[in-house]
Amino acid sequence: MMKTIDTNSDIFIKLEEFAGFCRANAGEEGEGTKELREAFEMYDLNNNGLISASELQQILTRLGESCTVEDCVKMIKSVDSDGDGCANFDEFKKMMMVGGGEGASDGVGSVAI
Ligand SMILES: [Ca+2]
Ligand SMILES: [Ca+2]
Repeated sequence: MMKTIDTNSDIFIKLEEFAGFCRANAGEEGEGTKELREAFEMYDLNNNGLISASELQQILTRLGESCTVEDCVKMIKSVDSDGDGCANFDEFKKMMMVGGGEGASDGVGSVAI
């Protein structure tokens, strides 16, 4: 009996630690998500909740990147999990994460060549 109770309390503590860990992570993610949301709204010129290739191209041009609409179509396609040709917030998040890595720059580079 005692052993069972001990085991349970161990598990309970672990779960509580785990929950705390999750909460801490969620908090950090919340901060990042807020910034991403602001960036998303900046990219979403007509505020329809989706970033189209031409919106992406206009913003990148404004940021001094010389991208063609075709480049942007490809960038969106690489994260477009629902296949509607536009990036929703989840897909945009993915694009931003990939954008920081080597994969996206490689992709854009090979497009430019
Ligand atoms: Ca839009
Ligand atoms: Ca999509």
